[in-house]
Amino acid sequence: METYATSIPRLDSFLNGGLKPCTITILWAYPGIENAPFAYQTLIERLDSGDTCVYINQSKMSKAVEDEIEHYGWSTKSHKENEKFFFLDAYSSLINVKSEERFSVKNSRNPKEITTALDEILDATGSGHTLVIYDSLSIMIDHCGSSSMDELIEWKKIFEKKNATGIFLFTEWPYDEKVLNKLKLISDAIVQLKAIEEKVILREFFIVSKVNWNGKTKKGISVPFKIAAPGGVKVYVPKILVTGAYNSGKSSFVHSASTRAVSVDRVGTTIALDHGHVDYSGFSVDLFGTPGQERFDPILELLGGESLGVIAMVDSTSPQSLARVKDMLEKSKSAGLPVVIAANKADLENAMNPDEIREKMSLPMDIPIVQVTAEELSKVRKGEPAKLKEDEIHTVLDALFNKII
Ligand SMILES: Nc1nc2c(ncn2[C@@H]2O[C@H](COP(=O)(O)OP(=O)(O)OP(=O)(O)O)[C@@H](O)[C@H]2O)c(=O)[nH]1
Ligand SMILES: [Mg+2]
Repeated sequence: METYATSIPRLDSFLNGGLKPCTITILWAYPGIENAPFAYQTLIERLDSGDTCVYINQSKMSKAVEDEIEHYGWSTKSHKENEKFFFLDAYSSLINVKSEERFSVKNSRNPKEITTALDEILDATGSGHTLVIYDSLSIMIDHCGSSSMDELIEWKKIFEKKNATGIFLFTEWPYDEKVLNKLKLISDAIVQLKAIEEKVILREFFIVSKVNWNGKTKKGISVPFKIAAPGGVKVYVPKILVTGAYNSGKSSFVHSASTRAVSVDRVGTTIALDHGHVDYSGFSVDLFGTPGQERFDPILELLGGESLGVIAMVDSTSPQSLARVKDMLEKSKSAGLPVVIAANKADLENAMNPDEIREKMSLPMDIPIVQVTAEELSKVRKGEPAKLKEDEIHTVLDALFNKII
């Protein structure tokens, strides 16, 4: 089945590839959570893929939408000039000002007028596929009453006729249960955006709670996210622990994987921790490396707390250190978390291969072992973190990300 990718990390896989043509997907946000960046990111992805896009703005001026899109590092300017991106201004009439857009709704308190305007604009957009973003259902319900939702059925008929697909923004203010149920029925897919408060940290996550195409998706898995500007929606993993025996290559890994990193080292060994930030494959991740020496074990549990996954570094040239890694996984309270073994120093002559490591550590098959090597052996200095090969680092990260979400 043909689908239209959103490019939101992980979302497309939960939607079986992306948005199904001629359907309505609701970005269903709880108050206080922004859903618009999800729509902007999809908009840019679809425009870049050659689709036409229509943004029905009923909650703010089109200029404000453009400014926000720019804030995330994207631009609609050239698409607007090339007549691939249009606003359907349903806001100006709400605040009694004259619209500056080519397409506008005279009285947007009457949803039937939006329907008529939508029908017209989709004739103007040509024959290809069009993404329609509606901002927002909450404004429609607030200004036009809940019966206006019946109009969505008409919109879907128009989508069918004119090859369009909708992403509709909705914020769940305290509405009547009947209103919510009706929305759930009319929509084809729902992506919920929720938050949990943990003392002071507010963690946000999205869940695909409904998708009525291709039925076999894994629904209800929550994906933590944050919105980066620039960059847009990122899967956010606040803590991954990088642990392993003394001298196994933890600092090397953290530094090589990170866009920025710090270590607290003394004469070549880490005495406090390594900390690095990773921005890769739609993920935004903080890595925390532990010291390797046993005298620091009392702080292992502290460092391991709240990790969502573990990278365990193994020095492939040191069979005697393998037992120590297992011990550290236990001490950091990270046994049971998703774990990937990075078998470091695989470039050295006496390195064990992954099968030997698996056997010696009696690791189950579902724990991936990825070989990692220094970028240039001649540049490896004793007591200094080595630069590791990027593609191998990415293989480690991919393996772990797939286990976490
Ligand atoms: N040849 C080779 N050397 C490596 C590799 N990775 C790390 N090293 C070297 O191994 C030594 C230890 O690396 P670190 O990254 O400091 O190890 P660590 O686990 O942080 O060590 P502690 O903090 O002391 O526990 C350094 O001299 C590195 O240059 C690798 O893949 N190949
Ligand atoms: Mg270190």
